[in-house]
Amino acid sequence: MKARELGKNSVVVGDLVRLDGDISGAEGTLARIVEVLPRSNSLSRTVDDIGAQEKFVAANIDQLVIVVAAANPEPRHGFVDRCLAVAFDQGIKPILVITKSDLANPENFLEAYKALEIESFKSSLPREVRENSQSNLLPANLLSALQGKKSVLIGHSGVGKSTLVNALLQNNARETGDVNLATGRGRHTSSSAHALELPGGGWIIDTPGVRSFGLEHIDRSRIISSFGELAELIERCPKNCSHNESECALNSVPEGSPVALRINGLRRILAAASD
Ligand SMILES: Nc1nc2c(ncn2[C@@H]2O[C@H](COP(=O)(O)OP(=O)(O)OP(=O)(O)O)[C@@H](O)[C@H]2O)c(=O)[nH]1
Ligand SMILES: [Mg+2]
Ligand SMILES: [Zn+2]
Repeated sequence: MKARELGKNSVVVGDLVRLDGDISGAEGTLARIVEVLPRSNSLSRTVDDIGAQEKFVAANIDQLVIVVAAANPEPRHGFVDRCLAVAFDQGIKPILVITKSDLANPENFLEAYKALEIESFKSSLPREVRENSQSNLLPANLLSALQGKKSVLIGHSGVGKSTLVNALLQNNARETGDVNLATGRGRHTSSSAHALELPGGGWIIDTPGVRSFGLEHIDRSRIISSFGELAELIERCPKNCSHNESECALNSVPEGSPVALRINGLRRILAAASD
């Protein structure tokens, strides 16, 4: 249990805590969380139904696994870009997983992230195949990209986060729920964040589907400094450049070049961060 002084919502998945009491775990014993150690980073989301309040989802994360479905529900660049803004701001490595690639071809959607060199995976785990197959259906190298790290899955309800967790763990630890056929939306099956240990080590954190992200505390300069190769150019920008104006030094890069494509990506992420 948690010491009362810590207050509500003070401990999230991934927190490192100090315990007091009997930590043997034996039946009938009691240990208390008495302190939450400083976080190296954290993810939060805005809970819109209670007045734009920030709610922490997880802390001390190595990787942010952004999960979008190729279809049902439709993928949205705005969502991925906002997740990337959060990841770059917090210094968390982003990974993109496109689920349901049996329903639509996600190549066009993925094109936007090639220049940003975001590691990405396509997964295809329809129920009929999952139920009738004994073999491992996960995209190659996804498990090894997660092993030894603490990763959080983030995505809208119904994109298949819990399905992915079950495939990674090769069990049915997480409940899954069908997407509503009429609205194309998930049913918010998972209701709280859970960390599960991966085969071979590391942790995967399944989370409830998010509608929106807490972006209030995003620091644009931290996002920009994740694009180290642009630093020299940016020094030539006018003071307080928004990097989206005619005097911006980034405009000097020839259009269509790989660097220009990365600049487009950076501009998209900065725009998403200020939405
Ligand atoms: N066709 C297809 N269906 C999938 C795939 N992955 C998951 N699904 C289905 O999508 C639905 C939603 O899956 P969940 O794993 O519950 O989704 P979730 O992201 O955990 O949803 P919340 O817990 O509500 O946030 C289920 O009916 C799954 O069977 C896939 O690769 N292909
Ligand atoms: Mg779920
Ligand atoms: Zn500029």
